[in-house]
Amino acid sequence: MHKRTLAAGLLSVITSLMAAQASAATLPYTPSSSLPVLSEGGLTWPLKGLNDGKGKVAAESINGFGSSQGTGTITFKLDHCAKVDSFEVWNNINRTTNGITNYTLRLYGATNHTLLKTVTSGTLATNGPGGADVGPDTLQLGGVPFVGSIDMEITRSDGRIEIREVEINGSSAGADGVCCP
Ligand SMILES: [Ca+2]
Ligand SMILES: [Ca+2]
Repeated sequence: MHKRTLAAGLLSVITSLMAAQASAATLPYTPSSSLPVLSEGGLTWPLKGLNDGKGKVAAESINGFGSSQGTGTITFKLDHCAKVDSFEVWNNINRTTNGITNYTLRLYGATNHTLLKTVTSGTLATNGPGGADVGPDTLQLGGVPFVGSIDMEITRSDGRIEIREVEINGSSAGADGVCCP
């Protein structure tokens, strides 16, 4: 009887591990920041441009976040506590000039906002060859568990902040918070 219970328990653990493995993906998040939003020619580039897709909507200047400032912090609140593997940036909202060049990430725990890890990027390109799209630039984070939010402190830009998209990759146990301690 005891053996059967143990076997059932092990099966349950294995099934859970497989489910966790299967959920490795792009993690949904909500961005926030006190940075001023760029506005030019009747167009604006709000924070929602960070996770609305990488394709261009109409004019090539659309579909990213822009700010008149060159430095500042954006907070990415994960929808679910997660193990975070990597952070990807597609730079620049209209190909030529502007965009971020250096940033530091601070990963915080989901339950008590403990600082779990700090990672600084290399220097990013702000536009591709001949003014082509640039990115993604990927920062590997090594699988940090129990992350609830990430602060991205942009420490240097080519003039001003322009980011077309940010993807945070890892695995989440889902809305039940199973992965959190
Ligand atoms: Ca976008
Ligand atoms: Ca640009």
